[in-house]
Amino acid sequence: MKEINKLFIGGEWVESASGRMIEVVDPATEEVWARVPEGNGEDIDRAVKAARQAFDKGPWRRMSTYERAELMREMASLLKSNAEFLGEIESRETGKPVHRTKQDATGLHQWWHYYAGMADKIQGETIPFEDDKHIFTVREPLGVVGAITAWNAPLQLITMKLSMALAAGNTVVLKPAETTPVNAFEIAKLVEKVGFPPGVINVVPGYGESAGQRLTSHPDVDKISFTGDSATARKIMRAATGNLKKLNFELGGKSPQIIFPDANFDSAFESAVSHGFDYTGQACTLGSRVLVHEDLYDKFLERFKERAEQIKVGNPLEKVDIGPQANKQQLEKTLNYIKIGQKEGARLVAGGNRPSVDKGYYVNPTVFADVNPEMRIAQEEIFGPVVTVIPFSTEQEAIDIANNVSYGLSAGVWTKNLARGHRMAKELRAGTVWLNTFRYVRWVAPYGGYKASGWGRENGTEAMKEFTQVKTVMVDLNE
Ligand code: TXE
Repeated sequence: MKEINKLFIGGEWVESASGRMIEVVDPATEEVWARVPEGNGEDIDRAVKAARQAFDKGPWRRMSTYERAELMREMASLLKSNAEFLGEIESRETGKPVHRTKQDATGLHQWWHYYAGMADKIQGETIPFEDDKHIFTVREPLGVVGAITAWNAPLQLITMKLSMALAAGNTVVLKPAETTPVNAFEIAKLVEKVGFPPGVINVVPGYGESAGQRLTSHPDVDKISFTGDSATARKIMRAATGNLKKLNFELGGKSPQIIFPDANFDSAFESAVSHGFDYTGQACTLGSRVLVHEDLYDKFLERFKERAEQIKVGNPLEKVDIGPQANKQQLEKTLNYIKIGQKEGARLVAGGNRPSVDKGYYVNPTVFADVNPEMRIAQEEIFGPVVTVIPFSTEQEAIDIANNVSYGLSAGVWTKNLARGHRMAKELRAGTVWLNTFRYVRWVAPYGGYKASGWGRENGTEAMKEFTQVKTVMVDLNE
């Protein structure tokens, strides 16, 4: 059993106010494998105080951008050398296959390097106007950022939020998801090792309705950077009204992968499989709706069913394609949507059941065909290994189906027709459109949602706008 007894606040390891612990369940065995302290409102208050102090009075904001970047680069190296270890924990926490989580973890340092390089490139502009006035802008950090992360990709989300917020000179209170808090503490240990000034990064896991609520309503927190459910984002908006916090939301999706008859069929097909079922369907960017042109429909469906049935589901520590759902609530949600799909009259062509194992939140890869775009399984985010296949006949029909959902995180188009590809990219209401590729997310490219998929952008230089504010300075040159 892995035991972590203290919270990380103000550069020190401190007891939680309540003394209560969160029991972390391994979704593959349904057994408790780790215990971490449960932070409550009082702990959040202490963490915010430390972050505020570090921002207002500490060296972080005044440090040269070079020194700030140096600490971030050191963090990058430590993440790189600890990638295997962190990847193993991510697998235990989330149920993702360990060979994948280790691979993912080896890429995290890139975010820290990229944003370390950004620290000295955050700059304003001079604005020519009247001869006797000098007008210029500077971009300044916002202050204290509350980072609230989801359970589906803890390492990735923590990495993104911390590296972006810190590069801009903010300080952070990180509240990881209550079901996957372990790696947040491993990150805190690396933060301590690097020697970031006390209070710059604070880690307090806890439940949404207590720790999360306190962080989002705290008067001394300037911004919330949140990844999670759209319904939770609405609660956060309400909680944040007191001091009108800036909000950055990366929420769910129901992304389409649209396959035209002139596509490279094999590439499109492989993408539909891997980006339909990867991570047991628990990634916001996945292409959970596959829109297939009627000319390809039968051929596609036959192969898709066959491949879905070949996907190896099992213990994430072994060589499997997908593991269990990350928690019990998610398992129940997915099973419920499978029932809904059947009731709605969609044709179940693969899966729809659970593998016969004694323990673990496993669900077999499930394919619904002939799905009416209005059905709930085609409209709502399931976040499980459930793909809906929808036929279409014209380009316009594909656009209408793709856009007619409340989400707008991403979309993929498979076609060799260049003009069509560009037309589709223009018409699709999504934060990212991939042409002949899918789910290519990198630190350099802005990422975020249209509509109910979010507010603001992460990654790339756009993210710096989210974590800074503009000050205009006007000087009268006559005085
Ligand atoms: O998310 P929550 P849940 C979607 C996915 C999933 C559904 C529900 O469809 O099935 O959301 O997942 C914190 N104030 N996504 O319920 O609750 C919580 O402690 C402040 C998509 O687990 O949003 C955790 O740290 N914080 C998504 C974080 O919010 C609160 C990834 C996320 O949990 C809070 C995850 C509150 N009132 C789920 N309530 C994506 N974008 O990929 C909860 N939290």
